[in-house]
Amino acid sequence: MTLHRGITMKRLSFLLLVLFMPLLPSLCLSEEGKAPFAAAIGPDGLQHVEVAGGSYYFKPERIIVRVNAPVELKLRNESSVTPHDFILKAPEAGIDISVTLRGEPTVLYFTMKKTGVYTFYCGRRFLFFKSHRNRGMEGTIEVVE
Ligand SMILES: [Cu+2]
Repeated sequence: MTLHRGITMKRLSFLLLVLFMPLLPSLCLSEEGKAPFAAAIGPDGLQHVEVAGGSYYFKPERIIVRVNAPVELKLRNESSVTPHDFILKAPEAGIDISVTLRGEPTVLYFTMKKTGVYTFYCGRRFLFFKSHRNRGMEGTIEVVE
């Protein structure tokens, strides 16, 4: 009885391992860039933030900046074949950004005028497929005092 149960447990854990093995890399990948990035104000008075977009993510996808302090945002496309863009519309904070990401960094300067949590995303979509935003190309900028 004990022996029989032992074998069953072994088989079960092997089965679970086989079943979940393909999920492991995606779990690890999804962890990367998930931790919020809090920008520090540099000696130049700017909050330096770098965001890379790819298929289908933004890294980091959570950014924290200070209100009423200038931000230098460097944007880059990590995917050489798929076009992506960065859209951040926050009129209440004085922001209306829509740029196409390139392999070479695009540098933007702006100041968030109001605290809050603002969403940025990629507006691309290929034919009838799910939009890049729905595939995960979405993130937030939290503006704090
Ligand atoms: Cu995209």
